[in-house]
Amino acid sequence: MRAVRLMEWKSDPVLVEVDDPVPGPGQVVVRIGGAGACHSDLHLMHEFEPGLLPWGPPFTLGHENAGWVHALGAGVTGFDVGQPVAIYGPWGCGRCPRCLLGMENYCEQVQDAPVPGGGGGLGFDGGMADYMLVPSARHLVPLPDGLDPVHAAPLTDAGLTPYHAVRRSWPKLVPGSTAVVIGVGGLGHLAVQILKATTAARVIAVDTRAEALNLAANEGADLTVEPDEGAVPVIRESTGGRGADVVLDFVGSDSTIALAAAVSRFLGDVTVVGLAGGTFAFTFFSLPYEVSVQTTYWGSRPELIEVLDLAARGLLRPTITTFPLEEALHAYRLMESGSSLGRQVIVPSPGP
Ligand code: FEH
Ligand code: ZN
Ligand code: ZN
Repeated sequence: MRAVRLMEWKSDPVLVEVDDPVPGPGQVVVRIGGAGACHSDLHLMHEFEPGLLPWGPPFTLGHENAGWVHALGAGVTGFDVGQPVAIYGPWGCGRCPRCLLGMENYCEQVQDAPVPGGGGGLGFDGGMADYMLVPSARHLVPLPDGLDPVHAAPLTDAGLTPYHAVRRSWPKLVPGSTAVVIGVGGLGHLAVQILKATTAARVIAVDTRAEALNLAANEGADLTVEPDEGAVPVIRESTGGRGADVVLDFVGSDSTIALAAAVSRFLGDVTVVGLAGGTFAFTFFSLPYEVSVQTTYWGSRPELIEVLDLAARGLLRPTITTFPLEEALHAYRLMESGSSLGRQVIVPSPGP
């Protein structure tokens, strides 16, 4: 089969021929219908170095995947060949307290996982290929009626990651509250939709690009702001001076974390999801009182089921651009240039 593989850190992925995967006991091979291109993959290609992570290349990219069951390993039950499925991306040990709750993104026995702290497309061969081997059927989530793998794939990361970040703050997103989304990219554009679909908060979207702010406005953002010197007073004034109850930073740079802190409200949440590597000097007076600052990583399997339900009901509609497998590098280049909107999805083979 064909596969887009990262052969070494700090290198461009290459399209190569590799053996078709064969499922062992308990494993499943999925024929890939969609594999999302994530901004995190650019960090794998350009920044990560040997020793930073407990796993490394060579491996096939693509940690945001959906498709159809192609082959079942011995002992696998509950799935049929041809069944459309999403692939839950973080693969833990499956037995620790977090994994037993379906929160394999926070596995605490990573030494017993297929790849310590990784998954398909993150140290293990991922879905940017014709087929993908999934080491356990527990990682498969059946697609609800009305949802196809091309549109489901981005929901497994670009949807699930912001959904978890919003869901954990639901108690603060009550009528009268304000949520700020910094970065309206693959994750941020869905964060706007998730906030509008699941909370009563007013939503403010922040991005440097007018077309991204237009996308956010079309998806229900109540206010759109460019991150210039006027951003803080405009955002604070729009909240009557109180500040935002929840700020979600999908960039994670020095300037965006500083903006998040500057527009936050007493008792609020500042959640950094983006991997830009920004820092923030924390002192007693650097934030409004009792603001909680955290990062989040991906989401849980039960939350993925909720995300797929929202999408099947038309409450989440990822903006996607599809590319054939041989144009995967072009898709990454477009994302890197900032000229893409929504999510780029690689489609190895059309149709079930
Ligand atoms: C991937 C690799 C490392 C950190 C974060 C990520 C996210 O894209 C996974 O959702
Ligand atoms: Zn990702
Ligand atoms: Zn575990």
